[in-house]
Amino acid sequence: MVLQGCGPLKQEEPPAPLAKRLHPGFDISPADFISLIGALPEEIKIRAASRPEYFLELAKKVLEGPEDLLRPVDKTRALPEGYEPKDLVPLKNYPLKLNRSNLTLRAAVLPDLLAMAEAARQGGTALVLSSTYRSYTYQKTIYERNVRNMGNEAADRESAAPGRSQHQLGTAIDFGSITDDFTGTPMEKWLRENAGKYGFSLSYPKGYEEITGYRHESWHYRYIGRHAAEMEREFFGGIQHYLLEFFHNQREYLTRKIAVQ
Ligand code: DAL
Ligand code: ZN
Repeated sequence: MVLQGCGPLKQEEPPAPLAKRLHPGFDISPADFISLIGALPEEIKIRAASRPEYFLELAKKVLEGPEDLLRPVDKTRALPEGYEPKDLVPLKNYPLKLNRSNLTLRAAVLPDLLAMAEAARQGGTALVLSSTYRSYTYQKTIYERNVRNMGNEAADRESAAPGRSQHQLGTAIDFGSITDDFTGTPMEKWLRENAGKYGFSLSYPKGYEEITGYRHESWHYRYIGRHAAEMEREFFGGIQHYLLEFFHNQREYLTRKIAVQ
């Protein structure tokens, strides 16, 4: 507002947090945003800095979803031995192709999994689920068998020690053969092109063993939710690990900065 006829008296500048905010949902200034993304790999930083409003819009949606969908579980961060999701559901009564009838997953995964399986079917590809939730004890059996068969070093490149598998979260799925032969099959190709639309993310992409700890697994997807998958695709170069790290490190800050509108 311009005041006229008031002599030299200048109106105080009103506090303008909204004007300084990059996104109405967060009390985050452009300078704050630069520090928020400061520790990300360069390419991700460039993408985020070019569309900060979109980045924050997606981040807000991700924060509104369940936190445990993005819980990091890897070689350095384990789940407790007794950890078992509360909402595991048997999959055998759903219209899904299962390699074993006793497979279970968290209920939170079901709506998008069913939508994805139906879309694949309509596109002429049947998705086959081969391994889903695995308890600590079951993972221990698999890991120890791999160690016996291939030795420690090789086993550690492809199977998680007990407590360190995403399968214990009840949100990870191995599709098809669970072998390198899966790469290039119609099912693998369909998943590669479409799984993200339904909130599923490839956990161990090719060329990222040093980052993820595991060699390429074209069959292993983890459900992270649709907004997180969009963020992973648009900003994080399709690398789940970087997205999980970001929310692990910045969730508390972002939550604190949610704006009272
Ligand atoms: N194959 C993956 C790394 C697991 O065992 O969870
Ligand atoms: Zn797997």
